[in-house]
Amino acid sequence: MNKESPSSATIVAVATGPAAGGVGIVRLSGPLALRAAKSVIEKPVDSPAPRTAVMAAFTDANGAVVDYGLCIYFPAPHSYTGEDVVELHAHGAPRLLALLVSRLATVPGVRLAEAGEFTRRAYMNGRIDLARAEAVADLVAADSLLGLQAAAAQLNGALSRRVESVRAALLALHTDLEAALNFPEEADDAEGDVATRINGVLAPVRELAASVQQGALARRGAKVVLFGPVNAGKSTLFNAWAGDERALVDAEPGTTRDALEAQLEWDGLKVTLVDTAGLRDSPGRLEQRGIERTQAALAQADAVVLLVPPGSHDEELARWRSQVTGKPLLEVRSKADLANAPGLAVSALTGVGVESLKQRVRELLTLGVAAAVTVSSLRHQEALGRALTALERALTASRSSTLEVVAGEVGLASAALGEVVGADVSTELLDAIFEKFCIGK
Ligand SMILES: Nc1nc2c(ncn2[C@@H]2O[C@H](COP(=O)(O)OP(=O)(O)OP(=O)(O)O)[C@@H](O)[C@H]2O)c(=O)[nH]1
Ligand SMILES: [Mg+2]
Repeated sequence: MNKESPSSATIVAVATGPAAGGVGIVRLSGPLALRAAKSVIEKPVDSPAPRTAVMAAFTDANGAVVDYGLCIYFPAPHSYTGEDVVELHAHGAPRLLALLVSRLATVPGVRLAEAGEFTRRAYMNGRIDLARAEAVADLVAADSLLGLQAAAAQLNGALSRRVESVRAALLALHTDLEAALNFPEEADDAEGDVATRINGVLAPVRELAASVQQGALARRGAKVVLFGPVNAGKSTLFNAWAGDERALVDAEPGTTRDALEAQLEWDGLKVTLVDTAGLRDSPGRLEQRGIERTQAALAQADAVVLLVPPGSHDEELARWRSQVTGKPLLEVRSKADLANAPGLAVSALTGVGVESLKQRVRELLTLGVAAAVTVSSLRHQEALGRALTALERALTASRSSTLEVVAGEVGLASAALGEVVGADVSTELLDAIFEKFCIGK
């Protein structure tokens, strides 16, 4: 990333996707945006009305018209980036858009935009904060309804508002602590009050940090693993959920060897459903390797469905259960059409219980989610984790240590929260964030 001041160069890129489509948009941002745009338009309007679509005939280097479309001018600061922005709406022909962009990029003072540069400028010019800028990348990449909603909420500023309100409280506390340190004679009873104030911010930071896992789920989807003894009916249930005869089903135990995956969407949540090799006491060599894959799938699971066939003994059940540690687990009696079983039961063959089991798994995955605000990015998780640790240390210090130590920790916590919204971030961090964007965003 170059180090020029934000508005020195005018940038250009295709803003729409790389494939052919009905409409394709070329976007320019910077002081020369309008002048450059005029150079590819036949008889351009001299000063187009702001934010108004104007008909335009786009030309090639010889002045021949190559397409008809629209030109929209967004003068600074009322634009996406906060700079002068021009959008040229042409037909979504990749070759045509490439021609326009390369013509525009040859105008002196105009160059091709780097990945994420439009959004980066929006952030640099104070149009959006960092969490919202990152939400743009998430929104574009979202591949499930829940992922989309999490990104939209973040773009809307839901995360930023919560972080900002906590940060404001922390900054106020930090200021008071510094004042008490500098003017001890004026500080009355600062210590008593401090623990209460730290506790007041700890709760919302804990909540934010707890939504970490849910946010990750919303974004990347959940892995649901079907698990159990051979012949339990795992592959039959897998097929019922996948809506397709994907997995081989057979009365012979040990049918499934390789773990098999299907991509589904349950109630907006992206789900990777995994069918696994069944367990038994003396498996063959190949089957043993399948079972090793089952263990690997379990390790990555967000939820496990243990299918318990009729006639299973308690000690067997205990053994299967013990293989699933630290994962949300649903135990289900399978082949419910054959035997009356206690508790949750399903018959993949007749379809009885298949839908309601899906609902139960779905609930297991979203236990206690505040769906509107989820923390999706690893960067946010890491910063919130640091804020939480610093606050916990501050609380301990408020009881046992000097005010100076407390103030230090509170300062660290508020800096960590500042990183989420981009109040205090390095160029390296910005580079790392915007590199992940595609060109034109
Ligand atoms: N009656 C009845 N039979 C079922 C049901 N589900 C599966 N089966 C039968 O049970 C046998 C085993 O089913 P699979 O789905 O292959 O079982 P699995 O757990 O995948 O078995 P492995 O891959 O060998 O571990 C097949 O003959 C199925 O038709 C059910 O709900 N009711
Ligand atoms: Mg199977």
